Amino acid sequence: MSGIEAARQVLRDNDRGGYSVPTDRLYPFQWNWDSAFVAMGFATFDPGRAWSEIEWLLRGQWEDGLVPQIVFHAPADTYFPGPEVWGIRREPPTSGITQPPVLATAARRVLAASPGPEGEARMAAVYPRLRDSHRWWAAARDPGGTGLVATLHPWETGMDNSPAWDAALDRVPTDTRTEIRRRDTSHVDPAFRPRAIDYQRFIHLVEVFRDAGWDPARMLAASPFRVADVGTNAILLRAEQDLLALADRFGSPAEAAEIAARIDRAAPALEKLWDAARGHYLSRDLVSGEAIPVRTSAGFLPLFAGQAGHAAALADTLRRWAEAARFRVPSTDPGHPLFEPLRYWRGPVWAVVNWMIAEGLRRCGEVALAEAVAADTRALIAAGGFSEYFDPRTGQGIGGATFSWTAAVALLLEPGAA
Ligand code: 9WN
Repeated sequence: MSGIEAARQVLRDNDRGGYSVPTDRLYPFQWNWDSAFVAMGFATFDPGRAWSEIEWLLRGQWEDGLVPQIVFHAPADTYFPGPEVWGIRREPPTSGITQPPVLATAARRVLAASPGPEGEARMAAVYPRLRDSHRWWAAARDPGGTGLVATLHPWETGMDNSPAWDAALDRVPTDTRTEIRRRDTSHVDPAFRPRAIDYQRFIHLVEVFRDAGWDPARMLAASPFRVADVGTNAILLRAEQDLLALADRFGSPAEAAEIAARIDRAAPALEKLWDAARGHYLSRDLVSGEAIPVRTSAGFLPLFAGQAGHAAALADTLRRWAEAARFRVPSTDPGHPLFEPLRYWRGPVWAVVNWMIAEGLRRCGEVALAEAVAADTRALIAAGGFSEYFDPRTGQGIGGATFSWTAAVALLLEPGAA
């Protein structure tokens, strides 16, 4: 079977009748940002199925616009925490937090792959939902209009146990009323996963939000964990640009002006996360007000939003990291004492992050380096399979196998992909 056919087969195998699970058993539900990448992957060979991925995710959208982190379309007992821990009575059940908003970017790409009346009609139905979700980000997570949105749970960043969250997470108590019955460590070596104490804090936060009745203002006020994640903010800025292009065709002039105004606030605010001394974009702890002094792969993502001012410096950093770890892009600076090459978001390479970084490098004029990152990613997948993540020193595939979003990236990296 060719590499392309194998990648398509992973997407088909993880299809649960219109939406995809990230991988069998370890993640048996629909995840927010995974599905955005899955939709882009399907768009390369089956645009109708790509639309369906987006539509199924939006079945879980809340009235206030929130697109949840997880939609529990069908019961499964191979993942913790399931719907009973979230305690949200909706149909379909969902979690009550979100994830990085790649969806508008994905929808625009799916539209490009499906010109004609069907694509137009499906986009016309999806557009208002995307508009509402971006309004939710502004209203729920940046009520003061600073231009930077807050993230209230490490799971919302999608980079759950990044060392960038260690200090902010230290403030979160470890007591829980919920019994923690992890399933992940029976599917994957515990050494490659977050620690027990991380889960205690993750679940404590869920309880804080449940006690706040899932009300956005109360959650924002009550959360002991509150960060301006550079990754989420960069992805949102990029998504706003894609939403603006869609608004010109599917929205009203007033909506386009509203999105443009948010972009005008967000772009300079994102630039304020540039740390000249450390030569990197850094997340900010919104409780202490301090920059978080850990360089991570998220710090390259402003390039994905077209912020080209520091492209040369970021390119230099990527070259330096490649001297310390053979495969780009490690999730944490390989020179940092907290770098752990095998433990989840503390060191391993993630294909989806690589794809966004490569896109960003290309967009910001670093074309040769973009191709080098893409080549590393192809090499990792060729040798390590469609793994969840990869050891940046050896290229070994680790975590779960047959991952949807890794297969999607393999398809997106094919020359001439849609
Ligand atoms: C919690 C599904 C998700 C990804 C995240 C990744 C991991 C979940 C978990 O798996 O998070 O959302 O239980 O570990 O960190 O980025 O979306 O693939």
